[in-house]
Parts: sequence; C-alpha cells; structure tokens
Amino acid sequence: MGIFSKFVAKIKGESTADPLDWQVLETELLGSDLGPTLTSQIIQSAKLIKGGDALVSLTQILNEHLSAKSRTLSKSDQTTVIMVVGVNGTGKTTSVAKLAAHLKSSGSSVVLAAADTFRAAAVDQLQTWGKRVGVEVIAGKEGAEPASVAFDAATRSKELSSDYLIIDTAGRLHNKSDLMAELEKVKRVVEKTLVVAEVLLVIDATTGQNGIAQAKIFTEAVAVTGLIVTKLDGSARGGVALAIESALDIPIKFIGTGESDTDLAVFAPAAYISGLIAD
Ligand SMILES: Nc1nc2c(ncn2[C@@H]2O[C@H](COP(=O)(O)OP(=O)(O)OP(=O)(O)O)[C@@H](O)[C@H]2O)c(=O)[nH]1
Ligand SMILES: [Mg+2]
Repeated sequence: MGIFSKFVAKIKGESTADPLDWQVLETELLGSDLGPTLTSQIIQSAKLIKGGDALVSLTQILNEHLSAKSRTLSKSDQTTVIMVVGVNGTGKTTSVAKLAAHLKSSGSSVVLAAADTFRAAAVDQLQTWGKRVGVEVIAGKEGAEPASVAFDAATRSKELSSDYLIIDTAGRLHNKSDLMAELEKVKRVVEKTLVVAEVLLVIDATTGQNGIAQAKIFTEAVAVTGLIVTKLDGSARGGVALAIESALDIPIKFIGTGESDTDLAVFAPAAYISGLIAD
C-alpha cells in the first residue's frame, strides 16, 4: 500500500479538509520518513489542490521536490573512478559488488579497490564478491593506509585500461572529523593518477531522517555526486529518498532492493513517485 493512500483518498474526495484530518495525514507522511520540512511543504501544496485531477496534482507536487541533476554516472576518458562512502553498515560493500555486476553486464571492465583496511574481514568480503562477480580486487594488508591501497588500485586500473575502478571505503560515523578528512585524502591521492568522477554516498533507507544528517555532513567533507539508497526492499518508509533529494539536491543514482548482486536498479523517479502514491 502506498504511503499516500489516505492522502489520495482525502484529496480525491474533497476540495477542503478539516484541520483534524490534515493532522492525521501529516502523521502518516511523517511515519513514512518524508520528514517534517517536506511533509509540511507537501501538505501546504496539497491544501491548494482544488478540482482537476488530484492524482496528477500530487504527482506534480512530489516531482517538484526531486533533484533536476543528472542521474547517469559520469564517464571519464580514462578509467572512470567511483568512490563509495557512507556510515557503518549501510550497504557500501554490497553496493560496490552490485555496481560492478551492473557495469560488467553492460560490457564494461571493472576493477575494485578494497580501501576498507580497518578489518581483515572487510577485505575478505570484497574479495569474495570480486570472485562471484568476476572482477579483479586490489587489496593491501590489514591496517594499510586506505589512500595507498586506492593509489595502487588507480595505477593498476590505468595499466589495464579498465573502464571503471570502484573504491570501497570503511564505514565511518559522519561526526568523526578525522575519518571524514581521510576520505578527502583518498580522493586526493587517487587524483594523482586518475580523476574521481563520482563519489556515491550510500544511505540505508531504514535509518530514516538520520540519513539527511549523514548526507549533509558527508557532502561537507567530500563532494558527493550521487546517492545509492539501499534496503528499499519491503520498506514502507521509502520517503526518506525524496526527503534527502528535497533537502540537499543530491540525485539518487541507484537503489538497492536486496542482498544479492542483481538487487540494484537505476533510480527511476517516475516509478518511485508513482510507487509512493499507488494505493
Ligand atoms: N535487504 C537488503 N539488505 C542489504 C542491501 N544492501 C546491503 N544489505 C545488507 O546490509 C548488510 C551490510 O552490508 P555491507 O555491504 O557489508 O555494508 P557496509 O556499508 O559495507 O558495512 P561496513 O563496511 O561495515 O560499514 C549486509 O547484511 C547486506 O547483505 C539491500 O539493498 N537490501
Ligand atoms: Mg563494507
């Protein structure tokens, strides 16, 4: 059931609503993680809908909150470098594997960099994915400098003339400034060899409004070019995707809908909005 079901019923049936009903609808929208700012903006706009096709009007209102920036991956002349960043456990490593599988299936060559050197298990995890997807993984020793692993991977990708290099990074809390600064260092060191075309921030849809705070701070530390919103499978709280786009104007490029390497989809705004509205 779409998160706007009551809302749609309301605006379909009447041109005005009594204040109490609007409060019920507000609670419903907040519960779906649209957040207080976007919720009040949507309600204000919706109150103005009079006559005409209410569904069309609501679709238009929601569309206006989406980013107008490009959702396609930037492409470099040489190897296109994609850094994948985010807080702990959001689905970065899985998304790196999914992205590799996605790019490989469209005929591109891909190298992965295991720049999460904090835990040996993180390197193993990426290497396992690399074998499964069939792409080379460049790793250093446990505890190696993430920037040096990323640098080696850039050098190797250039040698191989691979189409893409995807760099997996360690999860970090957005309020740890030294760790945030490390991301900028990884980027700087890679850029001695290759341009970093994309920095994709992975947000777990189930973390709700905290996703907006994460996105704000990561954007301040490193120029985030797009989002991957994960764990949208079975989530009735997918509204956070729209809330982040509306607050920060960062385009969602991909969504994760499960744990396997094929559970990645290019973000389709029209389908997303109609999914929110569908009843
Ligand atoms: N249901 C679902 N689970 C996901 C999705 N993406 C990742 N996961 C799961 O989330 C968990 C964490 O995924 P990881 O890829 O290891 O997350 P990470 O961000 O690399 O974690 P750290 O490196 O520890 O910060 C795993 O159990 C994944 O299978 C998704 O789109 N849907
Ligand atoms: Mg990881």
